[in-house]
Amino acid sequence: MKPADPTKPLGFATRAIHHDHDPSQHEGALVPPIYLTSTFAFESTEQGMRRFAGENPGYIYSRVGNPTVALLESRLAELEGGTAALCTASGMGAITSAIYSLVQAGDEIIADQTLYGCTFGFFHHGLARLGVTVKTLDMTRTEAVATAIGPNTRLLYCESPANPNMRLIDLAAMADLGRSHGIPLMVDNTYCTPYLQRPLEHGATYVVHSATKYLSGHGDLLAGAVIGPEEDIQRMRFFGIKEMTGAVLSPFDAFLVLRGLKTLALRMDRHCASATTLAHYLAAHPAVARVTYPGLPEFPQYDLARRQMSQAGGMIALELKGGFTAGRAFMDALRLCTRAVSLGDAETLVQHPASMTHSTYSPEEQEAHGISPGLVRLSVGLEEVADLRADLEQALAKSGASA
Ligand code: 4LM
Repeated sequence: MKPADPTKPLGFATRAIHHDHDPSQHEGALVPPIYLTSTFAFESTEQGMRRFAGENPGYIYSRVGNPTVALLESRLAELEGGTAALCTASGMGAITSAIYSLVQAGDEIIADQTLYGCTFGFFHHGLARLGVTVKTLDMTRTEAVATAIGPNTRLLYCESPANPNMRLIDLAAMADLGRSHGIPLMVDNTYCTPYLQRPLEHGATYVVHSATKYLSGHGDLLAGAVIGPEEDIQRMRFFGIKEMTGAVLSPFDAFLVLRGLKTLALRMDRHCASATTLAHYLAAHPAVARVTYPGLPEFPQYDLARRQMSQAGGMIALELKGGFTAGRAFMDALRLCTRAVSLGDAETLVQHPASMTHSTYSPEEQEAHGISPGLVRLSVGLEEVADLRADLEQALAKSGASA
């Protein structure tokens, strides 16, 4: 991949399609080949020994490295603006492999109060059993985080926008605070992808992803990634994944994510445009009590959204007048939008976080962590927006929530 003008960096979509693949190195294959192999032959015992010792750069075994997975890692690091990446079998594989490599018993993590349910479960039910304390607090309050930082704090962790309620965290403020105490910030960038937001540019040290979502984009696999400094990624690879989780991404799934990345920019533009149209429509509907979408001027952190994200994304949180009962009737009445968890697919997905993705939180925890019982989450897909709007309209009419 050679830029026409070597002084001008190539654009996002160009790098998402071409970065680090040279067909001439692969028999001219335009599409990167899939190396479906668990192990790699050594030319000699000496070579194998040197590979294990880290003195020879070749491949050993696909749990620690595979050429198809390596291309995806290189591409994701490039798109996030990082130096290195590790791909994993799922988003939870990325979060667990990364964090096991960074903390040990006695350490503490400070995390935002609203997180994807299984991340919350890992922090509070998993890490807590291993002697790692996770303090959750409202990271929109920078002073509260500053006060909470103690001698054992090893990591700051957040999502922005947070799943499911769309609260944003000021990433630059959080990264600055962490840096002043020598503590890295890890950001889950699943909702945005690097096309909309690049946390490393705001000072974060690590980015994690569920590549199951927008990055792959077609709902046909699970995958994850962590992007960060080379040395830390090496530790996550040779300790976190190799010895702790074994959450290895299959080369075939890496190929599918690489294929998805080629249309990431196109897809995100469409997700964002349709979500903006639907958010405006919903906000003006008499049956709707609240729409939380970073692209609406009434979004409480609208200025931060404009500073930190290039577009507002494809996720909408909404509550109907009539709360959970109306929300359930609305969900059941939908015909085109699919009742399913996950997000970032071509299909529009709708789910109820309190009883589904965030049921790892107790009702009391949900209340304390800003997950309202009436919240309905919409992942706006790639269908014709007029069809989606018509589906929402007929379902709202049946929700019993009209004012
Ligand atoms: C969901 N989410 O919300 P894997 N980080 C974020 C996520 O939303 C998720 C993961 C990590 C949903 C799954 C059912 C912000 C997942 C975990 O599912 O392990 O690839 O990602 O609907």
